[in-house]
Amino acid sequence: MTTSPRSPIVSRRALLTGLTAGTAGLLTGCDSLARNERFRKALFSAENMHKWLQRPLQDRDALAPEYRADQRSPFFRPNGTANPNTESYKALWRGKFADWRLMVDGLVARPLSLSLAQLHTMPQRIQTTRHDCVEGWSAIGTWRGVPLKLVLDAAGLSSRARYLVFHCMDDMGGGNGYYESIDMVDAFHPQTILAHALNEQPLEVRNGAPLRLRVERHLGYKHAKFLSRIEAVDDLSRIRGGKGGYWEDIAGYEWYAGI
Ligand SMILES: Nc1nc2c(c(=O)[nH]1)N[C@H]1C(S)=C(S)[C@@H](COP(=O)(O)O)O[C@H]1N2
Ligand SMILES: [Mo]
Repeated sequence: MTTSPRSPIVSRRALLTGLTAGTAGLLTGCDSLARNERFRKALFSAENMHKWLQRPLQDRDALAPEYRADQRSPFFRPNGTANPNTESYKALWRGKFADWRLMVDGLVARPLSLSLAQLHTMPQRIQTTRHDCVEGWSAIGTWRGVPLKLVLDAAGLSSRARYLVFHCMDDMGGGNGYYESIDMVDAFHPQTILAHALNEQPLEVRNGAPLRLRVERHLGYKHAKFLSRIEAVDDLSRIRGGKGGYWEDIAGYEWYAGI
């Protein structure tokens, strides 16, 4: 049996091809496929491979634990940028973010420019979850915001879109903001929301005002704060450093930060 030189793992196709070739020569007399030990072994390993392929996808739909309000951290500490402090951000803040807009563009049928007021009129989800930062601290808070799925449906996400890129308003140097990206499994996860409130209060600047991503099955750095734009793309390699996020580009953080 030959295996594909391209893959270190035996592909399912190669396994099935090998199975046909291997059993054909073995069949004699009253031997039936079902009683053939090699056939059975190969059949079961093909079935197991199918399960391995499905399993990670199924687990990724599982919900992150949710907590009671009395389990909340007294203070949700900020991390990374605590205030973008750029002239344009300060002007938006002074105007209570009335002039702020969230752009939704890229591979969508209907690009959107959403105001905070418009986001407030959409259905909301409230969730009390634990935020885990790679730097070794956690905090529990209650987030309120619009399920990302509803915004994507409104924009008419193209079937060619494979990732969403979240562009932020803090300047990390050279005019480039923080950015992050997620795939469509996380984009459509029920706990993935665009949050504008923390613990029943409008988001403080330090926690990402006026809008931040909550993607609860991931570590803290995926939760982009100070959002200005969501771009649907089919490939991350052409975006900024090509690794899908600010820390991924400069410090080798894992793009997939699932917890
Ligand atoms: N725009 C932006 N988003 C960001 C960051 C940042 O520096 N800028 N830091 C990330 C990291 S490492 C963490 S742990 C969380 C912190 O969220 P918090 O400030 O509300 O605690 O935001 C994430 N999102
Ligand atoms: Mo973090």
